[in-house]
Amino acid sequence: MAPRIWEVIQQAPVLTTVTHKDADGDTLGSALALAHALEPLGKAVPVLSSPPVPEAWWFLPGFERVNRQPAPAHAPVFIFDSSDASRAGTYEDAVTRATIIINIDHHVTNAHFGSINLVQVDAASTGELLYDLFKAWKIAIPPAAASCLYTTILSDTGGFRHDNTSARALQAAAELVRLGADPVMMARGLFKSRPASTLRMQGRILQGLHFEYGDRLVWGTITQAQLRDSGARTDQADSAIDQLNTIRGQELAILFKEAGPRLIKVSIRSRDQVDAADLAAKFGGGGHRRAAGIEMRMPLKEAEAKVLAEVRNRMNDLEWHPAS
Ligand SMILES: [Mn+2]
Repeated sequence: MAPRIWEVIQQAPVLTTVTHKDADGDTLGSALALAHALEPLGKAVPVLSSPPVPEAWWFLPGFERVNRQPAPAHAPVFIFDSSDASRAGTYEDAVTRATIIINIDHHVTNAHFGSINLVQVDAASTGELLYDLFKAWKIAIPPAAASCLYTTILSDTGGFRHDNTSARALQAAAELVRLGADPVMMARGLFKSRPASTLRMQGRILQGLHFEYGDRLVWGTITQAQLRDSGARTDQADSAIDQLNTIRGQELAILFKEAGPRLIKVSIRSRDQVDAADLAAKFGGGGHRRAAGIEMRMPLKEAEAKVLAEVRNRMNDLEWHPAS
């Protein structure tokens, strides 16, 4: 697939990159890395990300250039880490109207909506696939691109903790550091620069946690009022689910975030026995086996009741294993 994508790049002076909405380190890191790598070759590479772009990614080299240019009318579009075109949010039209769509992703749920689809579910991050492309194209990977790609792996493996932490991912990370990626700055940006309001908000979530099935199911909520009280924006709750997913013997962690009066974002993390992607798909969501999400347009209590009823069904079917 690398030669086909390279052919598209060679024939276009402008290549648009699009992230998924509620951008994460993988989708943004990939889009910025492509820009950093292709611009020295004389290409214009606008980076588009559905607003509001989470401020948490301020440390990615090139973050300040996101959404600086409008969507070009006639250009191939690269879309990263997105199961379907609607994930582009505001920029869905920019994707669907593109002359060529290059869809690069590692989600099982990817709909292969592109003109070219590079979808590998065993890649730790979408950026890892882009790294393989850079190597296949034999193009220089500037330090800024290396830092962005390194961050796609660092963030999608949860700091090399999730089960996608493969030898291939670690190898790529090591090679990226050799190429000039800054692991200290990227770790500081990702794990050591949260606003105090994020911790205040996480305190609210932790105080209100519910434990069921002998602590194997933990779930919590964050309401608009609690967000206001703690001075945090909704996107600051994005990483809170990882705090819930730290309990010994846990099977499932769920966080309901009230993003608006009738807009609930649900984060799901699973250990082994429950397929998070399958659970999310039941409500129109998607993701991976161990990490998935849902958007529900209804009041918080209703979303909670619906998802938890399904969750309890699935938990009831599980065999009981002692905490380990
Ligand atoms: Mn990803």
